[in-house]
Amino acid sequence: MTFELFYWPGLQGRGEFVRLAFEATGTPYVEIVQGDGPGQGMDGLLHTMDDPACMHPPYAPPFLRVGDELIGQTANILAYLGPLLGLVGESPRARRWVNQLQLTLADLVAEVHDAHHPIAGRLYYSNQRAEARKRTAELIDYRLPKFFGYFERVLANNPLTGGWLAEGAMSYADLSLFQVIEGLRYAFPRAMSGFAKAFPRCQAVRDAVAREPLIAAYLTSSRRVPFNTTGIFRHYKALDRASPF
Ligand SMILES: N[C@@H](CCC(=O)N[C@@H](CS)C(=O)NCC(=O)O)C(=O)O
Repeated sequence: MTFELFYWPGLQGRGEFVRLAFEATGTPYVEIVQGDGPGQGMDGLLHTMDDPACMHPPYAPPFLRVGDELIGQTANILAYLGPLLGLVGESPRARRWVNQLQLTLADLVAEVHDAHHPIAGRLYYSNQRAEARKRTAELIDYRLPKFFGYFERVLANNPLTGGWLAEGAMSYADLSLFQVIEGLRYAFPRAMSGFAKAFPRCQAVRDAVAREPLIAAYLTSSRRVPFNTTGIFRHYKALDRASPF
């Protein structure tokens, strides 16, 4: 089975949530935009996504090709990969729970994106600076405490999961929580400075994921694109501020 990942070049973006699942499990995957063969590179991505004859096209990257099937939407890709890669429990109930956590993280990711692009994703940040400041204040003052308060409560209420979000083993939701915390630490170092103290269980998930041998190796490899100001998590000094936590 060959897993072909389609995602924009030069940024982690939502593609990173899928990469982490492959990397954590040592699963080989092909990054289509990095190839220069037929059907690869940016042309390969765009032609595949926009193929007018495709009956089940993805709306936007990231998407995966497995055989002749295209699978889009980050949470949907992970719901597909989770059982195959051993990143979710066996029972339908466990799978729904991890999917629910992933969808909640996807909501947070969308809000982080909209903090620097509150008016329109197709416009530059520089065209919406004033609105971005207001929206980021809302994110930092209210939304981050609410989201992380939720994940902290989940972890506190499930003491038998070994510190993971579900079922006593690392799931793809733990990988995604790690990524969101890492991204926010890059984007808002000032706001996140008190994070570990305010949300120790979330921080412990982040640390445990970072210690996973394959993840630790990936994070120092050239495959891990550095955070930058083209991704979802962007550092603009003017937006960072002290947080209530
Ligand atoms: N809900 C989708 C969102 C996908 C998405 O917004 N992808 C971005 C890149 S991270 C994109 O290229 N969007 C283009 C668009 O929305 O027009 C997911 O979680 O995969």
